[in-house]
Amino acid sequence: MNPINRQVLTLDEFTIQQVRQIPNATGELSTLLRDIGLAAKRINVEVNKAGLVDILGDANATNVQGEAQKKLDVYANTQLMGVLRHGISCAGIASEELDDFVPFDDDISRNSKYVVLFDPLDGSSNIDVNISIGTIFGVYRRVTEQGSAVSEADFLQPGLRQVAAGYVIYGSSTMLVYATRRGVNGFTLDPSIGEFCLSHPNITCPAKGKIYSVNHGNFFQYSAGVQRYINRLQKKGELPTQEPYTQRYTGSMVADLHRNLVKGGIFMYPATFQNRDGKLRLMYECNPFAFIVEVAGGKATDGLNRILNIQPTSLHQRCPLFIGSAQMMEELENCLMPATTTHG
Ligand code: AHM
Ligand code: MG
Repeated sequence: MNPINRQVLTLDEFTIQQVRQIPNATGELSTLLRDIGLAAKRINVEVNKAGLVDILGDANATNVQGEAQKKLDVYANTQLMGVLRHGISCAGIASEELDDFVPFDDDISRNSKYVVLFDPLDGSSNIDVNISIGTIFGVYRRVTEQGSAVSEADFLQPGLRQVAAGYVIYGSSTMLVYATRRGVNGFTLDPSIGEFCLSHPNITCPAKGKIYSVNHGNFFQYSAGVQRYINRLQKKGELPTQEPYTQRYTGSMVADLHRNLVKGGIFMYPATFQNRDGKLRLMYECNPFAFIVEVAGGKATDGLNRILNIQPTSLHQRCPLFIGSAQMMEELENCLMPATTTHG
């Protein structure tokens, strides 16, 4: 019998090693990532109990998007806010579940250099049917001076300015994946020691994949270019890769994107005739994943523009999203170009 490998690095050990490798690093980002790891462990405990305890159901509240919140959304939001507020690296947060950003107004927080934007529990409508859900976050260096309270300008920065982004997937195992410009690394929660352990070092997104993820129910609401691309994916041999494609869509973005990141593939949430900006939130969903996937070698656009270049105008704005393996994204871009209509 193979002995259990206890030599793997925990998230804490890994982030501390990163600090040691960067001259003049203060360790603030590492502390912040470890704080998020702690909140993730607490959220994980409750997500795993979801079928057992009476925590399911609406919290009698709707968020700023007018969507019903599940109780676990509220719990996850509180945990993340709590660790960041009481940590030493975060000056304020914005959350998909809160109407406005929250400045942390104590001496240490006012002097901290980062702000964090997060979706505390994405895909939460899947909780009661036992499908993987996740937490998504993006970290920015504030633009206002340290020592003052943060303002909206600290949050409304293009995704390119993220210094780190990540997600936690509460699935068949619980994983925390985060990216800095140095790379993307994945950590699996070892329940026996209660630690995230480095299991997926240096994740890269394969240049081509076989999976596409999209809500087919909306097909006739998509633009002609998007419909053309989906049709081509379904016809073996129409695209240069000559690969048969497979469609996978759980309705839980973290699960769909985690799979496509590891295996290669494309995820799309296009604009529809009803929702011209799609459904997903630029600041809490699109930007963090665009950062992670780009660091891993993939691409992310809104169909026209690179997601990370978009200058946000409001905290809760929505944005169409096309994201994944570089080669599949290039094929998509060709289909979206008006010049290709003759081949459609
Ligand atoms: P949420 O933030 O309210 O949970 O919604 C986001 C989720 C994504 O995880 C998922 O990709 C998408 O909504 C699915 O939407 P649809 O059911 O319209 O395909
Ligand atoms: Mg969400």
